[in-house]
Amino acid sequence: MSADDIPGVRPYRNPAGGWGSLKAVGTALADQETVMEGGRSLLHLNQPDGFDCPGCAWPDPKHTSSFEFCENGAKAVAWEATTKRATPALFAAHTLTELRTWSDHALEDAGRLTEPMAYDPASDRYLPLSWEAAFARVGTALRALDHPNQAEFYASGRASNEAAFLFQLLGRKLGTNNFPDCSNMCHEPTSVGLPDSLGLGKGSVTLEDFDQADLILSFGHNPGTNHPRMMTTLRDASRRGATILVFNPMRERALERFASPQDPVEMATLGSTEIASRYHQPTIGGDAALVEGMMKALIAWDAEARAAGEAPVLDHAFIAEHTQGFEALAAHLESLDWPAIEARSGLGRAEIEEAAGAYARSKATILCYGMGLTQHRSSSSTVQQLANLLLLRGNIGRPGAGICPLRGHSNVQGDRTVGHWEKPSEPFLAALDRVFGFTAPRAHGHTVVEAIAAMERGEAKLFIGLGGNFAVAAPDPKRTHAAIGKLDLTVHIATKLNRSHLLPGRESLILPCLGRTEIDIQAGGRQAVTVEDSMSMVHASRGLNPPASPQLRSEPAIVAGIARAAFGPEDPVDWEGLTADYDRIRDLIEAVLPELFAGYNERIRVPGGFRLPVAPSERVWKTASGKANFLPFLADGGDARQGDSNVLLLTTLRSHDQYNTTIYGANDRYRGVFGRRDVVFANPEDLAARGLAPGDRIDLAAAFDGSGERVIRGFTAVARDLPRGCVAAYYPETNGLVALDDHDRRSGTPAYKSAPVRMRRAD
Ligand SMILES: Nc1nc2c(c(=O)[nH]1)N[C@H]1C(S)=C(S)[C@@H](COP(=O)(O)OP(=O)(O)OC[C@H]3O[C@@H](n4cnc5c(=O)[nH]c(N)nc54)[C@H](O)[C@@H]3O)O[C@H]1N2
Ligand SMILES: Nc1nc2c(c(=O)[nH]1)N[C@H]1C(S)=C(S)[C@@H](COP(=O)(O)OP(=O)(O)OC[C@H]3O[C@@H](n4cnc5c(=O)[nH]c(N)nc54)[C@H](O)[C@@H]3O)O[C@H]1N2
Ligand SMILES: [Mo]
Repeated sequence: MSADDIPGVRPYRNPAGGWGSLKAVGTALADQETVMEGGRSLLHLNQPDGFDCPGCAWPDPKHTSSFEFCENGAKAVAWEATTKRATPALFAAHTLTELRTWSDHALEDAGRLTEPMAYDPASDRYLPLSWEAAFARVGTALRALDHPNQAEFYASGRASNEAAFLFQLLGRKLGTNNFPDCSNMCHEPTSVGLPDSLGLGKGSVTLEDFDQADLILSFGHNPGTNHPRMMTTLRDASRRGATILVFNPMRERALERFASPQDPVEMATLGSTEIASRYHQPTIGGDAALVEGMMKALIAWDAEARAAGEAPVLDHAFIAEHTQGFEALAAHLESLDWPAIEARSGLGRAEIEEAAGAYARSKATILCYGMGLTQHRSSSSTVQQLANLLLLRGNIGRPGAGICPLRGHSNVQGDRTVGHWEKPSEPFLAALDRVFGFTAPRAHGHTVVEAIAAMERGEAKLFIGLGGNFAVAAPDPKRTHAAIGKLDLTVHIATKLNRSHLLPGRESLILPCLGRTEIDIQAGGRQAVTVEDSMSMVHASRGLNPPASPQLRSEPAIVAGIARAAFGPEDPVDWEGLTADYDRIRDLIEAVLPELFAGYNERIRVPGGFRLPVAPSERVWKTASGKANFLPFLADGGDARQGDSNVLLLTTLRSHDQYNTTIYGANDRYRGVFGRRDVVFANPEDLAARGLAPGDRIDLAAAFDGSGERVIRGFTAVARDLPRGCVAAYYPETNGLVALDDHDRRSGTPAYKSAPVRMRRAD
């Protein structure tokens, strides 16, 4: 069967972007019935007087440019600015048992939540209650805990700095560091790996650096879908003649060819710009080996060049002055043989040397990476290999060079900066103690995976989610959902209904909040919040739409309301005053983190905001050694296939019409899938080897699952140009194939991108 014969699957032959993008925006606005307001909202996206795009964390050119077109940013805004409403009438009409049969799309498509709701087990329904009653119930439950570590304070990265700061203050005043965060499922290997390498777990580049790079290395990210505004940057770089090397097992159209909806000539002529100069397709999880191969080649060439009296390949002055551990890395690479590197990476030596050659010729290299690198068993160490590669040629801390992790949620980085972190630093805690006059807990708290394990053991009793869809984003729904069911109380601060809300503990509350697009008026007047983008730029965000319901409260107001109820009227923190005027929250953030936020309130009043200090970009290394560290690869997670060559590795991806667990629609235009998501992309030879053909109905089973229950049934096989042994399918439908204990050992990030599976005809 050819691709043309599989229902909903047809080849997409156009570049990414172009007219298809414009059309998709119109459809998204119409579907959400937002045509007027959503359209107006779009004009204020990322503008100095407007709101930060709730889509991705890619920065904007100084936040002063004219509107930059982004199809998926528009979808994110339309989804929030919808006129649909999930009112108490919806909950009166449906029990939770019924609602659980709805799709993830249908649940959120019910519209914006409008009133606080409490679960009534007798009728199996959510019933409305007042804010005061809701706060009182949470406050009572927090006070009733035997130990503060029985509470889990989850946050998803859309929360503002102000909301996240109050949330961590609430948890730490209670006495716990249990702050599981979406980051634990996302860029945690960056937060854990890079500090040991470079002294900071963030990117080192600015947007301006992209204008000066002559080589961009792109590892494991899909910007046409997930960071669409980055396409302008990549397109400009390509047009300037910069080389772009892509490393991705899957051929992503936007990384091949892109047509800018902002370029009248490209639009009129149906032209496009080539993005990748060369597209390398390593095997899933093969990146560390591939980078090791590149480094091995560079070091060998350097020795040859020096012996021949030619210019060296490595930046020896930089290595001597700024780094430590080069000899150990070189010795480790020396010990690796090429056949092993080829087997692990899935690329031949000649191809790896070709990439290394391009890097050796480059004067300024930027290395970008996303979830394709961070969601494997040894990802923290893999991220460190990326840093090693850059350090070898002094590509950190000078113009046009550096490391660029593509962050996930629009403020996931900021939430961490202001303290929503289960492993806070001692200086941060000491500053909290000093500013607030209490003793913050020192013992580290739970990551997402650890929180689920604590629920499973019955040790966690109470969960508060500041946004997100914890139950669906996490691995292994069977175990995770059962674990959540053991809780005494689940509290969800949310804009839209999702499956996590339908998995209550003994009690459950939904607290509806304002979204970023909405006007936030408090006792002190109209408020702005602040967010930090992928490049450490902090700026203000001010909503423009009227709130979806008069009952909505802001995230800071809700957190403050819970805190007052939990700590009582005597509590010295002025929770009401902080809610009245967010400048006061920012003053406290500045007091706790003066080296980062000095002059916070003045500096966010400047369009574009300000950049937090990024020490590696100044060649200052805040590591224990005071130098940047070369760190050899450590396969601490072991081999995902356990040596069984029949086992396939499954990578779980986002479609073009989704935002994490939010499913806008069932199309994945650039991958040629329409109206469905139940497909598995596979190499045709892997299909044939199992007696299968494209279009066949198949099951995927978790490979090393003793229970034999972790199976995804009745998906359709679609042939794709993927390396042998690799399959790909959509998240979150396939999360059941990811084991809870299959994660990066150091960061706890689930191995969502290399789940060992077996593929067979559907039974
Ligand atoms: N529209 C939209 N925007 C988003 C999101 C969204 O869902 N929708 N999510 C936001 C969030 S939270 C995040 S974290 C980011 C995610 O942004 P990305 O990191 O782009 O996310 P993924 O779709 O998970 O895809 C990662 C890419 O990695 C590739 N890949 C898979 N396995 C491997 C591997 O082993 N090696 C290599 N080299 N590549 C591999 C896949 O083929 C895919 O192209 O986007 C953010 N922005
Ligand atoms: N298999 C697999 N699993 C994955 C991944 C993967 O690649 N593969 N990726 C992982 C990654 S990178 C991430 S970041 C996580 C995402 O995990 P989460 O961040 O927990 O999930 P989201 O889907 O982004 O959350 C969506 C919900 O957030 C709420 N929401 C939206 N906007 C707001 C707001 O402004 N305020 C509040 N309070 N709530 C709001 C809405 O109720 C919506 O239903 O998933 C992870 N899970
Ligand atoms: Mo993410």
